[in-house]
Amino acid sequence: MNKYIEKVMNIVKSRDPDEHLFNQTVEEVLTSLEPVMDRHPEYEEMGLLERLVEPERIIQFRVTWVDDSGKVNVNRGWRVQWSSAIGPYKGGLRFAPNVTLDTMKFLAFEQTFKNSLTSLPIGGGKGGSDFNPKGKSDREIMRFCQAFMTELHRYIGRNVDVPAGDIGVGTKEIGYMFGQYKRIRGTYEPNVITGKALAYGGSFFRPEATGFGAVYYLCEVLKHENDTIAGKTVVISGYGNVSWGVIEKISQLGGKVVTISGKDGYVYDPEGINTREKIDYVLKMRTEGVNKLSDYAEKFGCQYFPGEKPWGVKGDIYMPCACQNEVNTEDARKIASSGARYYMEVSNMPTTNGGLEFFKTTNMIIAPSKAVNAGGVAVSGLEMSQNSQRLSWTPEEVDSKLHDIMINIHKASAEAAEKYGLGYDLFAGANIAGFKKVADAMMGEGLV
Ligand code: 2IT
Repeated sequence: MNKYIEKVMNIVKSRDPDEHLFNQTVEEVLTSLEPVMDRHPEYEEMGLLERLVEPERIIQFRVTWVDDSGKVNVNRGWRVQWSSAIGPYKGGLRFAPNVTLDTMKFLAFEQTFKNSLTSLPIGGGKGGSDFNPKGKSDREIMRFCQAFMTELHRYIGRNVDVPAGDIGVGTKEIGYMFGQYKRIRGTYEPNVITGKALAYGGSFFRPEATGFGAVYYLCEVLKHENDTIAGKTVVISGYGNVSWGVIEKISQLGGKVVTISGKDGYVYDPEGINTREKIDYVLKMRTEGVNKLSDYAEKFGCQYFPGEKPWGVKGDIYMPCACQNEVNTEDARKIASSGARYYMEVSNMPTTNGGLEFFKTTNMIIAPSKAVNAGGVAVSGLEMSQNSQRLSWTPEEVDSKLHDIMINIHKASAEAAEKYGLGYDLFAGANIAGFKKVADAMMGEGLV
């Protein structure tokens, strides 16, 4: 290993040995930067990596709220402001019981490279809370969001830090947080948060953007292999926002998604989730939370496998869309043994260390989440542009810009890997391409 990278990796590991998600992410990124460091000794002289692996700022705060029974609840809130080298911090807010500072740090670090890849001027950040929105009433969610924003508002701003949604934070929660920000500040600043509804400054296609973008990226990979999406069987996980967008776009392009999954199991629909009725049903499962996976299986006459993950189902393309560490080494083996050629990460860091190492020993084409799912934050960036110009692009305009951005991310990644003699390595390529712009900015801005 390159000496400089080894030195920085040791600093990271000795500082926060228990932060496994964060340490794994940094190791994955830094390892692929080896050929870059070999060619650019000036980065070491300027302590560039030492600075890049340390967040500019971490904010932790208490969130106190009262539930419907009158009981006082206390949660933890965070905002990790990783890098403002190329623009204001930008990244989602995640509300889930398993959120820790480790989760926030790995996501904020990844976001920095992802946002750079979009070619938009946005830095990297992430935030959230260990609040569990499942089973909470609408009023409880509103009170929580208001309490969360009452703390967060002092740290964000359209030129400072622009949050958005993530797991557990959708249009509804963003609306409550925007409303509270407006109430506290007394100014109408839509570009302080993205993922808003259309009526108050949201962008067309933001809910679909991550899923649509992932499929646009997939199409570029297929094109590179002289292949096409039509007729392909696609195995995915999750049934949330991202999964829904993937299902919708793949079905438009003539492919067939045959699975959805949750923490409790998965559904196998061999006919494909490709009718308006089925796709709308999945959307309702997420937005209204009334129907469960087993209800889908019952309604459309297919099988529900409780307690299992979908990775044993045979497909041509695999796209994890649910959460981190959902594909371990054993799952990776199952996927590869199906004979499939394509594994596209969609959720943030879905593949465990061992799983990723295993995939690299196969001849499958694998692509990293920071490139594949960048369409979400890209449309957030477009939402910021529309807000600051006080205009709204048509759905066609937004979709076409998103499509161009995804084509460009694939191209930039492939070219970066090629330039450093790595062949068609989309993992290393995304890291190198994302790093380059941030590094140029950090060199230009001096020691800050
Ligand atoms: O992981 C992600 O890129 C997001 N949750 C979206 C962030 C954003 O600012 O839209």
